[in-house]
Amino acid sequence: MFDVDKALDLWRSEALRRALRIQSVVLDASREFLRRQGFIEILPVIISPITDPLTDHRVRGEVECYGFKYQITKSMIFHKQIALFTHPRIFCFSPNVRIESIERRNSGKHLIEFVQLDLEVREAKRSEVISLGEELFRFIVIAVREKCREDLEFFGRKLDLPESPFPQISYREAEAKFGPDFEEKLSCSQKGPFWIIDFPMEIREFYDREDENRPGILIDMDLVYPEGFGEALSGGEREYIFQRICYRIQQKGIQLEAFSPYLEIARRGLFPSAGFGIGIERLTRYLCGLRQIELTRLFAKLPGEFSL
Ligand code: ASN
Repeated sequence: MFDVDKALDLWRSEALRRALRIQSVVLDASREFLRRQGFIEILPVIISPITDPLTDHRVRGEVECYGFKYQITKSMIFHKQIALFTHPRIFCFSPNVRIESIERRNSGKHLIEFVQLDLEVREAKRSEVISLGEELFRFIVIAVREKCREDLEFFGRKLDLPESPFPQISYREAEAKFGPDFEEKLSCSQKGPFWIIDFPMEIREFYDREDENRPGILIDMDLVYPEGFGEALSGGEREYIFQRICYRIQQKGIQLEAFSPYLEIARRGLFPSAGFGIGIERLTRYLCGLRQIELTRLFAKLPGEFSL
């Protein structure tokens, strides 16, 4: 059950205090960077009839209100696409709930409730949001190095500023060269962040756009931190053509009815777009050089643990 003494020790700890100070600079710097780039911040959606299917997260967080069934947001992917009707460049600090398997309890990377900085750009190609991600990351590192010198010293963290463009490797190439756990191997061996691009269709969700010239390959990407810190960000170009969306949903074995409000909108025409989401707690973890994700936010919820 809930251990109050352990929680109080954590809430009073120097490590948490400093990590949250760094995180606060991350939030400010992200907003400043994106505002300068012409983005509008939108407010998060917590419950909705539609959310990211993320088929590996088997438990659906559901809430019933007035007889309507809502799901707790796993990601705002569809809301981001729809928000582009209102503004061409949007971002959101979006709380997500994903009921991870209990085996991930000690991964150091998984929280069942986390926040991602999620953004989407109307008419953008993947290359554009890759450059944007690199510049955002560099802007954050510069701000943290400048404003959190003492905090970084406390963690014994020397933060390098990576040069843009970051290296890229395709999923297939990485798998062929380094085997099935290539992400972990590459993350441990690389000196700076790098991109994994072109994921195979089978292992991603239906909304990442398939490359017309390379069937089965998606125009998407992950950013991975070096030093074994693992995945930072996921994103890509989006499927926006109604018939293609229906086909991709059915290919995943999902009933079209599960997405009917989204499909009604897509039938009338979505914008082409690209975007990504970067986890704030994992970013804080990397910047601080911490191995435990629970030191990167208040009220952290580890898989399988009871928490405030
Ligand atoms: N935010 C991610 C994206 O924009 C989706 C996710 O979190 N699953 O692609």
